[in-house]
Amino acid sequence: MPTKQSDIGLIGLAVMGQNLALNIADHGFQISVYNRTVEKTEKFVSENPSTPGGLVATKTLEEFAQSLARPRKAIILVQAGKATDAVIDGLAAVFEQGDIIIDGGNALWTDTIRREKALKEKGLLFIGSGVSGGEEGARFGPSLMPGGDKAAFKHLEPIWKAVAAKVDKKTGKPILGAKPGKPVKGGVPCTAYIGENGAGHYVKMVHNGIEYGDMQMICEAYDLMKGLLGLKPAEMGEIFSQWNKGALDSFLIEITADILKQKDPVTKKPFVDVVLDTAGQTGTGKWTSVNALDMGVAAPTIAESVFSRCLSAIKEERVAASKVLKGPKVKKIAPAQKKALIQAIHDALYCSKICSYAPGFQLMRQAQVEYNWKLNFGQIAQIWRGGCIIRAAFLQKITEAFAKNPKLANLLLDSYFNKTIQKAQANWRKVVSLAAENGIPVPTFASALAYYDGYRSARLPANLLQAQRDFFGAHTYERVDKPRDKFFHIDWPEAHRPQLEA
Ligand code: NBP
Repeated sequence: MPTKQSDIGLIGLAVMGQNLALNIADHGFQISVYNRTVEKTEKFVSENPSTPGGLVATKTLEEFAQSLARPRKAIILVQAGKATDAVIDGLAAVFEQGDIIIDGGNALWTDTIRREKALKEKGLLFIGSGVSGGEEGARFGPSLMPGGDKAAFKHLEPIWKAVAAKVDKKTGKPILGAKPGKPVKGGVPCTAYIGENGAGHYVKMVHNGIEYGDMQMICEAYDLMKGLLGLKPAEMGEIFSQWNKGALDSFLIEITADILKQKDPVTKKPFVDVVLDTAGQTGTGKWTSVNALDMGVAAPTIAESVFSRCLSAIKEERVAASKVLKGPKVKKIAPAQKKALIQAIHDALYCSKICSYAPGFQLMRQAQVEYNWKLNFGQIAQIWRGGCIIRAAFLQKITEAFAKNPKLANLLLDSYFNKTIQKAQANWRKVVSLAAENGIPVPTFASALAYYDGYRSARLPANLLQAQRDFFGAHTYERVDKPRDKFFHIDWPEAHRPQLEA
């Protein structure tokens, strides 16, 4: 046992906890670790004997608390939900006034609000911090989205800034190359205080919702190239590698290129061809979509990406339906048009991506009203530039857009995004039309286009819809020739009433 008390502690030594603990120790901070299954703690510490800061194994929560310098800081990285509550209760029993608990799991932001309030009553401070980037991010630099008690964050800030991913100050590009014991130096850390109580976890949830959308959009681009052009995975891998050098430069495009070039170690076939087409979900995409519905914010691409996973999951039903339900036969595109179509798919992907991020930011804008947060959208985009799954060159454009106009109502109204869509929308429309003609499902490409067309429509057919609502439910309507918020109702002809009841 070292004589010095630890700078920070961490509870939960699964994938995320182990990697984040090593990252923290690599930056010279001494860290105490605790895990419910004690053998894991002992194994982890004995396997990592010489980290710059040092790892301290503790077997009980009492021992864990005693090993920490005051105010104590403990990061929780256990399963979200009941496990997190159990660990918080355990910590609350051994911590003292002014000590700080940091939940780094994927908590529902309303749980974070509840936990912060309950702990405050006990004199304990709580931070709910989104941690993004999976295993690799946790080890060498995650994107960190802390929310909660601002004064408490001051104590955590030096550690969070040290361990977070870094981006270049001028270009906003991630600084890579960290190795065990040798973290990257310099650069802008991908972390900043997000806002009060559940703000950090809320922003992390939206990040995950956007990630769902990005992943599904890439899958649609792949499916179109496969269906319309008959391209083989390795060839598509090359195309994604090319795309990664341009406007679509991002982690997800990069790994897609690698995945498509990968061979199955057993059969030597392209790896993607042996993977079953059913996708799981951990819930954060669903939470984002449910919250969008609750707040009345249109976020169709995120919701469609969740529905796409739901549809993928009913594999047997789809196989049976494929034998009964008929659609058009896919018409292969002539080789002479190959280059143009690949460019069109690229443009459709980029435009759809813009129309997926735009509602994501609108969701956060609405949430800050609901929860009385003051979110800095440019900074949030900056935090997502490195370390996390959605890191992309494109986020720099979002930071710049909010720097130009912090009150920007919708990303689509920023001149860069507006001009980009102007230039690329003919290709986007062509791709969505081709997909429909050939029976290839493109739920996110198509819903993103419908969002764009809906958002830019001065008049939508909701006039008829509201008239229907007035007809059957006396829901009233507003008039084009009267000021807003004056409501009217007409007495619909009696003749229609019996039909209604039928
Ligand atoms: P898991 O989510 O798989 O959780 C495993 C850990 O939780 C183990 O340390 C386990 O202890 C502990 N635990 C459980 Br389960 N129930 C417990 C209880 N009642 N009391 C105390 N400890 C308990 O770990 P993970 O994949 O490393 O993720 C950790 C958190 O980070 C989660 O909230 C996750 O959503 C989030 N996250 C994960 C990723 C990722 O890529 N995996 C990315 C971003 C965020 P045991 O060893 O004794 O069973």
